[in-house]
Amino acid sequence: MGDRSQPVSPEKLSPALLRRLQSAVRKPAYDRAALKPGIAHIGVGAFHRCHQAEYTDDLLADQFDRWGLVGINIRPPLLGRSLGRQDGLYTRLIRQNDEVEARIIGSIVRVVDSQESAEPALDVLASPDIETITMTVTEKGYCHIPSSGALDLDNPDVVHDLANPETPRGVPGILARALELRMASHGRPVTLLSCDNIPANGIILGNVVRKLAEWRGGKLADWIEANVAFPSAMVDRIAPATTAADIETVEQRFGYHDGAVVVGERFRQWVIENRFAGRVPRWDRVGASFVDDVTPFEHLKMRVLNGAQTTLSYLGVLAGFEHTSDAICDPFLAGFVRRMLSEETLPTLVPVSDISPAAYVEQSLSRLANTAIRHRNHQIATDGSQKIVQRLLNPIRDRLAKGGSIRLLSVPVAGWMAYLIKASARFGRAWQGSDPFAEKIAAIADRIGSDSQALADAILAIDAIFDPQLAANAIFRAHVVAGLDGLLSNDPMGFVRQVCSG
Ligand code: CS2
Repeated sequence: MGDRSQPVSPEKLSPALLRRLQSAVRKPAYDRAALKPGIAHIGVGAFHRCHQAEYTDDLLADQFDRWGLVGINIRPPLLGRSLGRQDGLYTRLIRQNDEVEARIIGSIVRVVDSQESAEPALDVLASPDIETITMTVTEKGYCHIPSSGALDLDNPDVVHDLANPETPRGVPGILARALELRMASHGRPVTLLSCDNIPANGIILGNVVRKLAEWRGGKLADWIEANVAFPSAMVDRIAPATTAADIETVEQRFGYHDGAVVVGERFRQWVIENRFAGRVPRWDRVGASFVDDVTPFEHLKMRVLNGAQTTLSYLGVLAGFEHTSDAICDPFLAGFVRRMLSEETLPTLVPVSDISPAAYVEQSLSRLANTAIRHRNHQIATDGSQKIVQRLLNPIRDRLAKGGSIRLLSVPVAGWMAYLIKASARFGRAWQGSDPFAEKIAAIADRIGSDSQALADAILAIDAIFDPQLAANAIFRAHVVAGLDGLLSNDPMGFVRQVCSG
């Protein structure tokens, strides 16, 4: 009797379980056993599993080829313990308000943990089987200076990799070494495709890798010119970090256990510059677009969707909201973001193909209101120093050049500052600020206290984020000071309401 009342743990996801899953769960529509690796991906987080791996799964179903994915992590978490135990299989849930749709993705054929040393990653990246290397390594993974895009020679990983090019730690160093090994062994061309939200991501990736190759000397830089392509790309799908509740949803609704579930919205987009070296994975057959110039798409996405997320995250945390979808339910925050995007961001954009920027704003705001996507404001607020250039400062610069108002766009810039200031000891460590500049800004706040003018002076002087010309602009400075006054006060939402009614 006692035994029968024991809860039965649901069966774990595995290739053997696939055949027995209920029909509501979509399964890979191709022979996984015949899959050969052709693509390596660095940074197998929720976003990759919800985006490039799903497109690749679609591609394999459409046109079976050697495009199996090898997933590599060079930072935590370990993949072997989750995806590895499931033979690379995982569930991708689409959640759109009340709807839940499950699909098993089968495109990842192998996972490689390379956190301790670069060697396992280099073995894969240098292999002649790999023809395309994609990556989602977050903005700071590129070791660049956000305000200029150049390789940051003071970055500890870069310093290490310049001294130890054969045992690299950072992404640029690992890629430069992989290319060197390719040149020395088989010489086959390769495409390095950045899928991170940094402006002109292909150009920045090319810059940082080439710079290390030049330091290395020899023929590497010339070989790269002739054999490696760095196309830019715009990627889009909201896919927050997986929670225990997501794992439970799969158990309760679909009856199995999956330790590597990911959750995303229905919307997805991938626009890739059509400049590959070697064979091309035809993602354009399954919904991606290959274009000559990604720039207008990239501006639209980073300034509107990402700009709104960043704004809602800082103002949302300051107002006490946990998720983006909670923040956007607040009529004042929603009103503020809509006005900021329509009045100040939109004029900096050009229409692209059939997407009207005004319609894109509305579509973005409705995506952010999807209550089933539990995207934590603190997650989006992470590493703001690496995000605000492309999301807020570049449109601000464009507006200033044309004499347009930047009153609203300056508020989230002050929001980012206020978020890190309030994480300092002097401001009671309201939360932990996770940002490469968190310590620096906490030290500024500890030293200065609540004098908004002095705080703005000190933070705007960080030239890795604020280029000196923008930092010196009197209009921008005045708005940032006013924003800090309002957002550091006891009533930050009162300030937002006041800006909105102005
Ligand atoms: C978010 C992005 O955390 C963040 O910075 O703004 O991950 C965002 O959800 C994606 O870019 C959407 O495509």
